[in-house]
Amino acid sequence: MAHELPTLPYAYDALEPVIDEETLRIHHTKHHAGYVTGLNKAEDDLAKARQAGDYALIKNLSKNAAFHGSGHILHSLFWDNLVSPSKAKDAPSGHLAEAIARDFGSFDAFKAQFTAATIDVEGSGWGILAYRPFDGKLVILQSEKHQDLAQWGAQPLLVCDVWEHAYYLKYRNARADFVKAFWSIVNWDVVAERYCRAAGC
Ligand code: MN3
Repeated sequence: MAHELPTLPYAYDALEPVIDEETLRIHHTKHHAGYVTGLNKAEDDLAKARQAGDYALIKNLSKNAAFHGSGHILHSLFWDNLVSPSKAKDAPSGHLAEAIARDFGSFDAFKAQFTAATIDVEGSGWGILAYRPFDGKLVILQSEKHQDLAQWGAQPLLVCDVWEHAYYLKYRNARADFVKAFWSIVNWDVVAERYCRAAGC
């Protein structure tokens, strides 16, 4: 199923004067739309590669999927976490407020760290408050560009370590042999359990 550009939950001038109408219109209809088109093309190209069994361009295709996928996901989250200044509250309440106080000490400390981290992102990127399912904690991330081969919000189900320390004593430089052998030691019950936890089945 192809990805689509989501409609904004407010008018293009709703975030004035913080974000001006023209900036928001261009950002949404040109920049975000470009990520949607790019992600659809990347996923299409990956499907063709699978059909042909031809992975000669896999590095490039993976990069395109990560870049455009992360752009599409982060912009969708971004629009939804904004609201007109006349309707905005100063701080959250309830469980989120408690979690922020627990993990950052106070709302003011959280805000100071998020502000500093976001200002100090090297080059283009994002400041991100994230929930880390691994231990249930909130973390603040700086994201350079927006992917580095990740897709935000995606939960790892099956992972394979290909740092040299994971295979070098036995496989030396033959990483491909290690990855092929890896398939014979996957615990699919655990992967399936993770899938159901994440997807809620
Ligand atoms: Mn953008």
